[in-house]
Amino acid sequence: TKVVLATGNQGKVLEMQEVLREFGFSVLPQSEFDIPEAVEDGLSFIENAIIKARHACRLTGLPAIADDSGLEVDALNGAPGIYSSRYADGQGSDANNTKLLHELTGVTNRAARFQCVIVYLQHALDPTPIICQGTWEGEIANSAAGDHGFGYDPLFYIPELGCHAAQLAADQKKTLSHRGQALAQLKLSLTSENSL
Ligand code: ITT
Repeated sequence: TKVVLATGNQGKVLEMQEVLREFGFSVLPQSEFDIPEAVEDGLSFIENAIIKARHACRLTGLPAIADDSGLEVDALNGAPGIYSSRYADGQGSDANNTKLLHELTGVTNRAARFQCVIVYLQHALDPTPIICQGTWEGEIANSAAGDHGFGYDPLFYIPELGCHAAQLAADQKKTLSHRGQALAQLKLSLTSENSL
């Protein structure tokens, strides 16, 4: 089955492409099409993932997979949440991380988690989207470490491993992460639906 991977985030592409190929998909990155960005005006990860997948289906006529994800910080009442990619007003990952550290200056409760929702739509009007979720618990460190991964990975500390997400090899991150869990669920759903 041909499927469009509906994301403009290269970090996500790297973490999803191989796994989706293992499911038997022929994965077409969104960059191969001339797709304007979807208007992500949903108020939840699920809504935004559906919006992005539907947008890609509409514009390509193909099935699509989208990921909407983000970081929830307890001391910030769940922020940046669905606004994680634009936390520092679209100035990019480094600015997002700087802002997060600044907001948490002097804060002792560092608990946080990554959330990921992956949606699979067979076509734009698919009435039964497959919706998969994953969560990854951790803490926001006091300074950045590591150069793997993307986004908030340098600040995301995993107590059980004693390291930051950006210090994990790609394969290790896949087995633990919010995205890895959502992908594992997707595999189960697709197998049980026998839709491939
Ligand atoms: P698309 O909408 O095109 O997929 P995006 O980056 O804008 O790309 P989101 O709106 O879902 O996607 O924002 C997700 C943000 O959450 C992402 O930009 C990172 O800042 C953060 N994030 C999600 N998963 C992450 C991960 O595994 N490691 C680090 N940061 C992550």
